[in-house]
Amino acid sequence: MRKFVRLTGAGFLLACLMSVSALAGTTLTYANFPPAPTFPCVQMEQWKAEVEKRTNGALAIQTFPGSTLLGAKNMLRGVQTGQADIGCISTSYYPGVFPLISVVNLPVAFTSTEVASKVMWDLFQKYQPDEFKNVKVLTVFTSAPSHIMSTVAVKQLSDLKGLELRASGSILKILNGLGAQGVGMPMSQTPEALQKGIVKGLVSSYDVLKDLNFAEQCQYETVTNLPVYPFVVIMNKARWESLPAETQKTLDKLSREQAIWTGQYLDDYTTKALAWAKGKYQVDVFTLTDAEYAEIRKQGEPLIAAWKADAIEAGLDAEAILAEMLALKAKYETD
Ligand code: DTR
Repeated sequence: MRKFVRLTGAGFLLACLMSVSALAGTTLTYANFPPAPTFPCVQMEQWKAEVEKRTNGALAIQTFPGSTLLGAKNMLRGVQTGQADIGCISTSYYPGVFPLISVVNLPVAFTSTEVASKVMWDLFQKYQPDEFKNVKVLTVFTSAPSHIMSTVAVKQLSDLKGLELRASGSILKILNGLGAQGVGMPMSQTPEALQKGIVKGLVSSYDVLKDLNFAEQCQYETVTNLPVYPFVVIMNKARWESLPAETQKTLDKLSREQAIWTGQYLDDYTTKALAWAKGKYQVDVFTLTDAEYAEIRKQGEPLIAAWKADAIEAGLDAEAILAEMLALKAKYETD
């Protein structure tokens, strides 16, 4: 009898240990390149909290903002090789690598991040781009429309002559067409470049006025309504396949919700960040004339033709993809 009790006791202990280890679950690492206060990292923390809640803690996410695990340019490779399980990439930092999804970075006058992010998500579902075949895409979103933030006043387009401005993707070409000197670099290198005077400003969305305190140095903001930048959150494929089907379902369900959450967050936040910059640093905000906005649009036109040529070269139906994007944009703008 004693022996039986001892044996059942041991069995009970084993059962307890087994169920604890099942509950203890999995931890996934998530790398991001810009500093923690910026919106790609804010959405990362939001996603982490949501995932941990929806899986009752069975799946834990360990986040690494500020390039502490992977930087802007080695993010794609780092996730593919498993240095991080998950990573956030800005596709504009990889010229030529994402021929389909770079359509979202074209100058087609997105005015809302929520709309741009929904459009991007739908394009993803429809085309399942080949360029992401080696990773699992967890969610997608865009930055807000881009504007000039500079240390010298850009009151009119002629003030751009020779001005070194940091940007990336399609905006670099538009800037050069307008007479400025576009300098390509990831956001994570921009604070130092500004500090050292390598650039006299940047072109991006207004969130960074506050999050990276650019308003302190960039006293002048010129509303230019330049393109949004696409972001994709990717996961190592083998790691994804190792997750239980239930967990995969939970993450897939969160995908579109996350895109919308981020879009809404950023639309609201860019307005607040600009108001904050006005209040704290009394920044000046300039708008341009209609003729100047028309000139910006004109500079953008060749980019659409160039994107089409690249997309066709990559074997894509460029006309259909562009038409689909514009139709989705129109649909969500009137929703
Ligand atoms: N405009 C893109 C994207 C962007 C906008 N805000 C942030 C903050 C942190 C990283 C990237 C971005 C860019 O300038 O890279």
